[in-house]
Amino acid sequence: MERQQALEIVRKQMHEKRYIHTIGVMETAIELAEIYGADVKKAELAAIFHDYAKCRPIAEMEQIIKEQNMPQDLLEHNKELWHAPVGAYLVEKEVGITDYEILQAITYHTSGHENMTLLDTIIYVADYIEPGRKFSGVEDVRVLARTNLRAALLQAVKNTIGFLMKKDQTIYPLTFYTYNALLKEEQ
Ligand code: DGI
Ligand code: FE
Ligand code: FE
Ligand code: FE
Repeated sequence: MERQQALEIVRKQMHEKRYIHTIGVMETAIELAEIYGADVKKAELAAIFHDYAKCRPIAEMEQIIKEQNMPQDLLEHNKELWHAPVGAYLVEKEVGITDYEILQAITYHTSGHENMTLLDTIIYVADYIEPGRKFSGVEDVRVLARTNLRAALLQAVKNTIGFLMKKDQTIYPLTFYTYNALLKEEQ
C-alpha cells in the first residue's frame, strides 16, 4: 500500500493531534529503518497504522479483546494498553493488512514483549522519540537511538515504567517482562 493511501485511511480514524503524532512516528521509523537496515516500507506502514485504534470507543475495544480471545489480563490494566492489540486486529480486518511482522509491531508497540524484532523495536522507539514528544528523558533516548537502538529501547521502557510508577499506575506484566528480557540481553 502506498503512503498517501495509508495516511488518508488513518487520518479518518483520529484527531488532528494524533495524526500529527503519527506523521512524526512515520518519519522517525523510516530514519531508524535506514540506519539499522530494516525493511523501510514495513517500518513506514507499521508506523502509519500503529495508533489506528487509539480513538475507538472503550466499549468497542473491550468487546474485541473479549471476542477475539486476546490476553484477558489486558482488561485488568490501563485502558491505554488496549489500542495496540485491538489496532492490529482492526488494521487486518478493516484495512486488509496481513503482513505478520507489521501486525506484530502494532500489537506490541505499547507494552513491548520478550523477543522484540528489529521492526518491533523501531516502532516502539519511534513512538517514544518522535519530534512531538516532550517527556523528560526523551532527548537521551533520541541520542541513543542513533547509535545503539537496543539501548534506546531499554531506556524508553525504563522511563515508561518509572513514569507509570510515579503516577501510582499498575504496570502490565508484559511491560516488566520486556524490561527483564532487555536487561538479561545486556548481561
Ligand atoms: O499511543 P501513544 O500515546 O502514542 O503511546 P503508547 O501506545 O506507547 O502508550 C500509551 C499509554 O500507555 C501511555 O500513556 C503509557 C501507557 N502504558 C504503557 N505501558 C503501560 C502503560 N500503562 C500501564 N498501566 N501499564 C503499562 O505497562
Ligand atoms: Fe499507541
Ligand atoms: Fe510507545
Ligand atoms: Fe503512538
